[in-house]
Amino acid sequence: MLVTNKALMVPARKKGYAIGAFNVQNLESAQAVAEAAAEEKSPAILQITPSVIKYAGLPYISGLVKTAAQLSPVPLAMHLDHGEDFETAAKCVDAGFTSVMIDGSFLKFEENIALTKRVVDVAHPKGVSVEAELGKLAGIEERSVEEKDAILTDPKTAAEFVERTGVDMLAVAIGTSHGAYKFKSETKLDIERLKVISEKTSIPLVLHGASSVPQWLVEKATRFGASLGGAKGIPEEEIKKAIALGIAKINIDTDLRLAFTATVREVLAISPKEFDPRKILGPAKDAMKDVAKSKMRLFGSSGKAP
Ligand code: TD3
Ligand code: ZN
Repeated sequence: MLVTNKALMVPARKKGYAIGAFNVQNLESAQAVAEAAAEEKSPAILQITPSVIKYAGLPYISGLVKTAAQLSPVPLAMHLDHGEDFETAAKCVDAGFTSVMIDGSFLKFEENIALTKRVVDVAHPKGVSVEAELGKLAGIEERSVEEKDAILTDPKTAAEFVERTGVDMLAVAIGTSHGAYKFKSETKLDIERLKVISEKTSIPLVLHGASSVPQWLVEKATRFGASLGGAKGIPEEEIKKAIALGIAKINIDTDLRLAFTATVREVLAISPKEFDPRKILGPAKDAMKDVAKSKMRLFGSSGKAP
């Protein structure tokens, strides 16, 4: 069934587990996440970025995800990830998304509040939940305390932001970043900052840029021709600490992409006579499904579907 993020995440924050929010672009990735959720008896969020809407077209991609949710024995949410402006968010509310993110993290505090509030005002009457972001997702290695304070989420203003906007979920910046190259050496998050944010807010918190970039996947992709030197993600131990401190939604894109790429490369290398797309994309789907299932176990959402 299709549900809101809020319905999944409020119990998660209360009981100390997190829901995986997996980025999907096509049939195979949507099926991979939906099948993983069903097999793990886990709720899950299937999320779509504006660039995927440009790639696939809104009717195609929203139709795929809606179908996956409607056929699913476990609750799934359809979420807009990194909505870039009011119009995109409003369009997704109209298209049947059960949740939207409005990312005003690049704006000044008051402007972020105004934009977020505008989206809340069109989403809530339709029962759609809203995620906003405060602070910037950027690498913080070798940065001074002052620089970190300027980039990361300010705990002092987080509660005010939540209260004035009425958002349902808040994405925080605590040292993660998007993609496969998150750190050069020290793979640590600002857990102290998360602790203070968590004490000052009660809504579910969201961790973006949370892929772990498993070395076995990087090695597999590399064995079959990929060039991914220096790829490094968030250690699973840091993810567990973050969940214990109120993170209830965890965004994963990179790890699914790595699983897909490593397997497509493997099939093409091992079976040079193969040219049936199903024989190439099918194993890639299974590899994404395995990664999604391992995330559900790590996040503690396995077995939590009603
Ligand atoms: O919001 N996202 C996914 C979209 C960003 C483009 O990859 C994330 O926070 C995913 O983070 P990660 O660690 O998987 O790149
Ligand atoms: Zn993100």
